[in-house]
Amino acid sequence: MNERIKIAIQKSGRLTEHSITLLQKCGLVISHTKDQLIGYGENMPFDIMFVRDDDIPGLIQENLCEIGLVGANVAIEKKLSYEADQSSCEFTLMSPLDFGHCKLSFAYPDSSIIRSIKDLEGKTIATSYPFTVRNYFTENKINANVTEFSGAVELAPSLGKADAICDLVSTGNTLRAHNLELGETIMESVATVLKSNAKQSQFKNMWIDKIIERINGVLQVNESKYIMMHAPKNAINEITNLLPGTESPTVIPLDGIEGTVAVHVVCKETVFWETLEDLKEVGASSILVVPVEKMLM
Ligand code: PRT
Ligand code: ZN
Repeated sequence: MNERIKIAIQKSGRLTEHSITLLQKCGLVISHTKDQLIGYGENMPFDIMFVRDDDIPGLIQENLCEIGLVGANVAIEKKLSYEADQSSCEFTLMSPLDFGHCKLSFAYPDSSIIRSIKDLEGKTIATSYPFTVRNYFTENKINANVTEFSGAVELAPSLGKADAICDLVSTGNTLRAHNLELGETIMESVATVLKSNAKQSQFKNMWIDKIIERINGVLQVNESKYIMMHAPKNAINEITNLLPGTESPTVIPLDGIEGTVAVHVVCKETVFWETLEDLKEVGASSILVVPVEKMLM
């Protein structure tokens, strides 16, 4: 009866606020003060573990936490490290989330002759993602040395420790500030839900499925809009074709207006001004676009 599910999230960093907001949007009320490493789910059987992002896959691997929110870059690096160790990976990457976007890319010193991965043969590359980078070199048949740097990777070339680097990039400002030129991208990354593969009790499974379903619902709602309009009855097909991600529209007759109907539809993708103008072109009028608060499919 007292079983609780542990969700690991980043304690302090780029993913923290987004992760807390996401769980709150799933209806979880978290009681937590800034210094506490554990938050208590007041209305659902979840405890939130606030940890370093690098520790999240390991906590799930050991089945100390059942769910984690972490960058796919970190999850894949750990997965490859377990595989290199011949141990099986005990978690699955589930829903990609809508925050933590970045890419893992090579970068070459402006002063160097290296301009692409073809020039990396026999060279030394500094990175915090050695397994991912080695894996990439193996797949692309490039013979290069990979040296692990746990932080400030962009300093490695100027310190004489590496010929090039492979690091996370979002705006590219850090690379430019260190006279590095952006090269090829190995991986596009985004924060992701990790789920333990370990066998859980029926009670835990029920709540794990529920929170993942709610997370997916929140992600859909972020983009979704409810659209209402008046339209000629014979334009319904054209209207649904203009609105991507819509299912069967609700069509309501209008009192006293022959041939014109009210159309209500949920659109699961961003609705641009251009789309509304196109709807007008096919005869729609009085078009209203309103945000969707919650959705359960
Ligand atoms: O203490 P802890 O270990 O938990 O935190 P951390 O310092 O390891 O992580 P944090 O908060 O920096 O990043 C957490 C996650 O955010 C990463 O694992 C990525 O999934 C994601 N993310 C998104 C990023 C970036 N964008 C990002 N730009 N992580 C790091 N960076 C760094 C990058 O390493 C480089 O130093 O930002 C710098 C480059 O940024 P730009 O904008 O100058 O290109
Ligand atoms: Zn980290």
